[in-house]
Amino acid sequence: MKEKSFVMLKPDAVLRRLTGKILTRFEERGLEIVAAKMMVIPRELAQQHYAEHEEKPFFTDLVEYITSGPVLATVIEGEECITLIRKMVGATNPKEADTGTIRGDYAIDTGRNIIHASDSPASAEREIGLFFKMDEICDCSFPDREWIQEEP
Ligand code: D4T
Repeated sequence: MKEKSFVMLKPDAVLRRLTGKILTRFEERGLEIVAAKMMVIPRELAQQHYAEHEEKPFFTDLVEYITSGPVLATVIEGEECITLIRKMVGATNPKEADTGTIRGDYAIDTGRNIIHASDSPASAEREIGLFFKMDEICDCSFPDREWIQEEP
């Protein structure tokens, strides 16, 4: 089933100039970038995005980090892409992330783990709604689809 995931390249990815390399991985896999926005996240939005971690000891540092510079917020579409993208991203703690995953190749510290990706369809819907208006998401037709998906 076709899904949309909310994928955010965090300030360290942007400021380390890794956005092109990371987005290329998704494109080369056959996924479709259907929305993208460079922004510095307002504190309130960061708190909403990470609301499930409000009581955790790392919450303040997490909000500080995610609001400390520009992020590239995106919506990526593809067949069962939520799980696929989480696999490509790797474990939350980059030290435990497999080599070949994005965190496993570009990050070391949990507090600087360069990328966020939705972990379920419900999270994806919530997160996309927090960051994008409906008319900011393209309903595009990618002409190579038939070479990536048997039944596009
Ligand atoms: P995000 O949400 O950023 O994609 O990360 P994950 O989905 O992989 O992991 P998460 O929700 O458990 O954690 C959110 C965010 O908090 C940071 N964090 C997490 C941290 O700084 N210290 C910690 O101990 C944990 C568990 C990293 C990601």
